[in-house]
Amino acid sequence: MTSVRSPYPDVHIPDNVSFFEYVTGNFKNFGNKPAMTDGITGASYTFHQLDDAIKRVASALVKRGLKKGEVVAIISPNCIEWPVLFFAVISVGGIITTCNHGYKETELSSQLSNAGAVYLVAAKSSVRTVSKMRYKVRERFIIGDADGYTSYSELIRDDGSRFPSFVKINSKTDICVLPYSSGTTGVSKGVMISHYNLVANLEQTRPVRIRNRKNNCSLAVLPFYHIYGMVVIMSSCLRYGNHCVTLPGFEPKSFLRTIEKYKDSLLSTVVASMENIHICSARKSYVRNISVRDVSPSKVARLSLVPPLALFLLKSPLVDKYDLSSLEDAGSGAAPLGDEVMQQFLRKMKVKRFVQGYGMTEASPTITLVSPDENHNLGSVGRPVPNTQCKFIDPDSGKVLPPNVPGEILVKGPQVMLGYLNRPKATAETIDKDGWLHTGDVGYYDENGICYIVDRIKELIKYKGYQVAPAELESLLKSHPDISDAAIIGIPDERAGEIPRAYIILKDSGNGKITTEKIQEYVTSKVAPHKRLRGGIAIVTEIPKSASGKILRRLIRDQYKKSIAK
Ligand code: 4UV
Repeated sequence: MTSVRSPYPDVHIPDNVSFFEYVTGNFKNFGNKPAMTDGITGASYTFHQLDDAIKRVASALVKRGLKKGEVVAIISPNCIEWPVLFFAVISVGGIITTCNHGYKETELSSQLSNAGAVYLVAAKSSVRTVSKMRYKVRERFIIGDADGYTSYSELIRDDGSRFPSFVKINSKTDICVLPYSSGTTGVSKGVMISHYNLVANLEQTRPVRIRNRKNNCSLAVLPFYHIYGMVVIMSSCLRYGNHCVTLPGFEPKSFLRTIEKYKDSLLSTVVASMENIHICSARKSYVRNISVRDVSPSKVARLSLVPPLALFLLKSPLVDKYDLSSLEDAGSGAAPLGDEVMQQFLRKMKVKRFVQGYGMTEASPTITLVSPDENHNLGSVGRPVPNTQCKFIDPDSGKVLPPNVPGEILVKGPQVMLGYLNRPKATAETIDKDGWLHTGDVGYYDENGICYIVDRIKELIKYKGYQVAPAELESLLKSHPDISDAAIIGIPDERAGEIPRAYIILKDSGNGKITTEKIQEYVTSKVAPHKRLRGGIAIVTEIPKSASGKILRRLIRDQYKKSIAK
């Protein structure tokens, strides 16, 4: 066997619809079912309201000059306005680039200028960061209100008259979203994901994903700015008429309280509709009351997790204080999760299924998935989704490996990105001439075609499932006046999976003035929280490099392992 083909029959992937049409086309059939609810405030949109809101906001954006192919950046925690803005932009052929809401001004500026963003949507929590940003956009929008911004409430008051009845989209070549990923090496790059890539990935996962099958409710605690939250949770929920309850981030008590509160969302949705009346004036005129008759029974039955959240549910004593009995299914992805943790989770949380998915931004994102119908091989990431081939190669020789021998995972399928924005060299290094995406992950498949991930050969560090690019931190450290060279590795951490650790060489041996504490402060002031040097800083006199100047990270990692084993 040279490659592992999906065991599922190929699915038909429509190539004549935009992602907007694909996801929202069924909204009329879902009518007054709840679509998006804010888990904290109870503010809620039904499918009918969401549809109407998207059209109004799209029309308002067209009136302000948004054109097909222009990039709109969004920096906001999860909220019910997020999908409105997202689908409004792509409905008119605009491209969405999503930013981590913890970003500092340099990180934000760098992404926006690289993406060529012409508009910015921000949450109130990012106003300070945006005000310090050097990069200027044509117009700024805000979820809430702030001076110098056009507010969401103004956009939603639009009469919808300029919502375009038709936008010509070439779904295979037009970019729909532009999330950022460091891929196998270097700094973050814009991942050009087409409408077709996204339609394909939702179609490919349809036969395998439980969420797509029944009328349930998912808790969206993972951020929509990351491909997992954006596609696997938000878009998939909406496409299939499922209810999505959003949280702005992970906070233990509100996370548990929200699952308990929405354990029977027939009741909670009605409560939410009454709460709506008191929300904000902009929504008040817009959000209609939902009658009990309108609401189909659904409950928070489905949790999409990253390994640290699974560990939290397993270990925190807080968990026993809440009624989580509505949970039926859990899934984890974005970082490795061992079979033992999965077994303990199944026992403790009493969920029917706990499955893993494996994917990456560059694959829109899902590559393999465990089918809920065959919930065994707990440590595995399942099988390639329909229309997908994987092969496992020796990274040095390129030789295709047989079952049970770990090698680099290569992927081919309709979900593979168009490439990296303005980076032909990086694109060619990642997608080879035969169309195989080189993932930089190491894994193997067994005799039954079930896949396992065992390691990563790419530079990427994953802190709680979020990307940290070593090259970016190294460049930041080297920009410090007292540092002449730097290397970053990821070291294991029980709670976060991995944490970044720095090795630095000081200029003039630091003259005794600079301390690692000061360097920590410097880094902390410049980067989003998930990139902080939580693994510490070591001052060294040499950084091991290859003849071509590449940092030998594996060697540094091995040295680190030896030092802690002593
Ligand atoms: O680009 P990214 O940040 O993308 C993701 C995607 C997570 C997904 C995708 C589809 C799912 O169904 C799902 O449940 C989760 O995180 O990072 C991509 C890298 O993250 C590691 C691997 O190194 C990828 O190249 N990764 C993703 N999933 C797994 C994983 C996993 N299940 N086990 C081990 N590593």
